[in-house]
Amino acid sequence: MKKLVLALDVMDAERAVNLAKEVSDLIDAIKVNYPLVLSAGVEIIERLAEIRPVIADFKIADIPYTSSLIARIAFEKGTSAVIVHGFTGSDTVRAVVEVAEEHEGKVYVVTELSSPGGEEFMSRVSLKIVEMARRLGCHGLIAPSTRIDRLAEIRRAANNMEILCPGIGAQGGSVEALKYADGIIVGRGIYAADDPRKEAKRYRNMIENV
Ligand code: NUP
Repeated sequence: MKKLVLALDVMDAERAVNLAKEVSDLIDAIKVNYPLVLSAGVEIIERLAEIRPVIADFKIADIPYTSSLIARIAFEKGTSAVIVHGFTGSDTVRAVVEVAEEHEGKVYVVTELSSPGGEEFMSRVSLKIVEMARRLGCHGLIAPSTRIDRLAEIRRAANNMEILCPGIGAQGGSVEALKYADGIIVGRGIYAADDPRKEAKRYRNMIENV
């Protein structure tokens, strides 16, 4: 079954928790990012993890030691997975994988950003990033729904690693990405809608009919 991940980039803890509860039966995971954690505090991970599994999208991109500290905080608060930037190189990604293993957690590696800037530098190395992520035993990849041709290439290089795709809706990507991906990440398309539950249902139906 393909996954629907809610990107909860709101800046208020109560709103975040209420939104997560409102759509909890329709989503597979909740992705938290800096806007929410920097406004609501890292404890928000604990609250959301009681509702659905949390993916901490801290796009970790530091030296191995600092990166492992960041990953450790996220796992200790109850996240199920963290997202690390692949361009940092194998030492940083390995350090994050080691922390994840201690917590039986997952690591997703960003290949190339879904925004247009992702083509400026990252797309030139993203297939190498995929290869590294596979070699280091990472669970999955984050790849763009906004560039289906790139996504297809990433899928070929990724073998059976899980691929989650952001960029659906607000950034112009579509559920067509599910031809190559295992799940989609939707933020504004759900939380900024007048009726978030209705939109989450619509995405869930689209996923089931792909
Ligand atoms: O390449 C990426 N693109 C992207 O949009 C990698 C990401 N992690 N994201 C995140 O997905 C982004 O930071 C945001 O949290 C979410 C997409 O949100 P939206 O465009 O659906 O509102």
